Amino acid sequence: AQDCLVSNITVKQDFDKYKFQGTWYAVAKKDPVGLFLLDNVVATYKIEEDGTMTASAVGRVIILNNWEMCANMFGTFEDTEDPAKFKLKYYGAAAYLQSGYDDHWVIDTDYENYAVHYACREQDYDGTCLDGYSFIFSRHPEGLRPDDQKNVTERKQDVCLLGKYRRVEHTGFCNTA
Ligand code: AZE
Repeated sequence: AQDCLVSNITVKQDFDKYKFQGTWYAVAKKDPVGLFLLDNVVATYKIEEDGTMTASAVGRVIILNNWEMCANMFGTFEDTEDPAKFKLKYYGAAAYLQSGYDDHWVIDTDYENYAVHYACREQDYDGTCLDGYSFIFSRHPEGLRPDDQKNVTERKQDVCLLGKYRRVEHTGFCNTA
């Protein structure tokens, strides 16, 4: 949306949560205010037997000033009238991690290569986003395919966050096994 109104942001049409399942590697992110996942962010989405979408996510965090660890997070998605707009109820495996209730919009995805996620936590009086975050996800740990970069750049512009993203590094810090 050129006017940057949250209410004018368009999301993926006919979003198919079944096709969205599986592992997504964060390749870039725009941070919200406060504590957040720093890097090594990997999210895995799943549809439960009753049709509810759930997800787990890991990422490096620094809490209590300088305690570095991997946050193991879990989320349950509540459907809304738009299939690409969910409410995400999330919490950490450990109580000292963050919990919350955020929007979770899928702005765009081709399900097989890239996805653009967006969440506005707080709107300003004028209807623009005052505090939000966004992830660019790839199915490929190495990053986005060159073919998808133009699309993703356009979507960053659509959510009024072009130039606000930082690359998400994958160093193996949160790799299990
Ligand atoms: C998301 C993908 C789907 C599952 C979840 C996500 C969000 C996670 C956070 C985690 C914050 C943790 C902090 C810990 C100290 C969108 C990545 C749960 C917002 C700040």
